[in-house]
Amino acid sequence: MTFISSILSWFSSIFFSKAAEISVVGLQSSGKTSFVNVIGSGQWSEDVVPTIAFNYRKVRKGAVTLKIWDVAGQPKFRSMWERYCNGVDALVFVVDSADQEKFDTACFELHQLLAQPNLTGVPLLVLGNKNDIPSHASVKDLIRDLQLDKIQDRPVSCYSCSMKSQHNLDIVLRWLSDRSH
Ligand SMILES: Nc1nc2c(ncn2[C@@H]2O[C@H](COP(=O)(O)OP(=O)(O)OP(=O)(O)O)[C@@H](O)[C@H]2O)c(=O)[nH]1
Ligand SMILES: [Mg+2]
Repeated sequence: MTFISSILSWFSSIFFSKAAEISVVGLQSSGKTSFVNVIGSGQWSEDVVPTIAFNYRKVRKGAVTLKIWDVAGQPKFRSMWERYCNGVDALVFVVDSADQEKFDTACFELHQLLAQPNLTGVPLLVLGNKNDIPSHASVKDLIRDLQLDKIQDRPVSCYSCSMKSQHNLDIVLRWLSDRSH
């Protein structure tokens, strides 16, 4: 039975495969590369280095292939975000939800990006990462502090999650898979 179902899922992955291209942006050290590593390999590792410019990675999840642009978050790289967001199926904005001092900057950078005319309508997923740290902000706080309720030109979702404990990754993956076509 397991054999038959694995053959069936192999066939369906070939004949019904879908893809979504996504860009992952956000301030430095928010956990973008950790996110891509965790969904790519299923494993958490502390061993990450700050991204220089960007990484591109393809991740296969069942019948869905995610093509992911993991863009660097240090100030000197932020002007590149728009270029790597152009034409994607979804934007993922990662926030370190335990670093509330950076929320103003995150809010500014997010809204500056969303104001780019060629990104109008692209669905946005905001991830409040690092919720394993006790002082993290809730989804409600993130909606207020990042002014997510002011965004009216696209679908917006916001989840609290942790790459370290892999909390809520299942809903995040479902959201991303739903953007595939
Ligand atoms: N506690 C905790 N730490 C995390 C989590 N996710 C990432 N980190 C840590 O946060 C730091 C930065 O993670 P990165 O994934 O490199 O962050 P980034 O957003 O890719 O940073 P840049 O590439 O510089 O833009 C690393 O020390 C990670 O181990 C998490 O869920 N919980
Ligand atoms: Mg990175």
